[in-house]
Amino acid sequence: MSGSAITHTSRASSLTQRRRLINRALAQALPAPGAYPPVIHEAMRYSVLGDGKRIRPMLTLAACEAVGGALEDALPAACAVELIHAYSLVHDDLPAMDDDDVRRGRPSCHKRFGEAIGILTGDALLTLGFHLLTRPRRRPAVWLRIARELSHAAGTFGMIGGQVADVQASPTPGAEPIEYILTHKTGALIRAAVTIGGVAGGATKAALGRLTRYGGRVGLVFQLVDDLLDRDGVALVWGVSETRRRAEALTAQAKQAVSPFGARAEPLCALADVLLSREL
Ligand code: GRG
Repeated sequence: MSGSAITHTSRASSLTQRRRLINRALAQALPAPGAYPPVIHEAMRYSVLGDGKRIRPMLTLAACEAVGGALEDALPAACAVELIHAYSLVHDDLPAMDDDDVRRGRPSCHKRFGEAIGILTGDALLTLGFHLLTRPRRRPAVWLRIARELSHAAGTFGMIGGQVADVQASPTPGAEPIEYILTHKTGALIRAAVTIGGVAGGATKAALGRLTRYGGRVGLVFQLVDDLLDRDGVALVWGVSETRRRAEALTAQAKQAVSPFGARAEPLCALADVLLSREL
């Protein structure tokens, strides 16, 4: 096997291990399926424990590691960001939004449990995400900071703002709304996933600056690649080869931003490559 094939294999197995760790933590954090009233707890588990890539929580763990923190230090923050992401998918699939029947290879939450439970499941996942952060722990200021970062990224100056702009956009939006949607709808939560991992790991201000730069760039790459795969959004505005060129340049900049962390930045670099290639 060539050197690069070995690197590829060990990167992939380390990401698989992390995904398992996150899946176990999520399964523990979610209410037991039989807890009363059972339908909502079953719907929450159904929506979260399906076949997700866990990109955001993996970014949280990798950022914590890059600044010398232990993975366990960042697990509650990693779970919180995945629960918020899962809520956004459940609500995005509703008839009033994207009206999608399928999510993660099976019926979307409202198709399986009905529309009222679909709405309530999204609400419940968002609420549980923040509840996880408020469990009494040492370093309470760290958890307060994480809750603040996450709520900002999920709110009207982040993901919800981006979704509103998208819902209201014309079929051929101009450059300004496109850029806003790009950086807010999916980018804000991805960037926050990275930042909160750094906060959990005790990052210095300078280290957080580097992580935030990395997170902003990989967040953009995620959306550019999504548009390239679907041949919509910016891929229509900028064209396929220009969008691809920008995604590659942003990935290089993201890796450059975290290069001062040395070998500890390897998981962040692996994830940047994964976001560009979507090989996961
Ligand atoms: C409804 C409040 C509210 C917000 C919705 C982020 C968002 C805003 C909607 C997502 C809609 C969507 C499906 C966008 C395409 C890109 C995307 C976010 C895909 C899903 O994320 P992945 O690929 O999914 O990380 P998995 O299933 O792997 O977690």
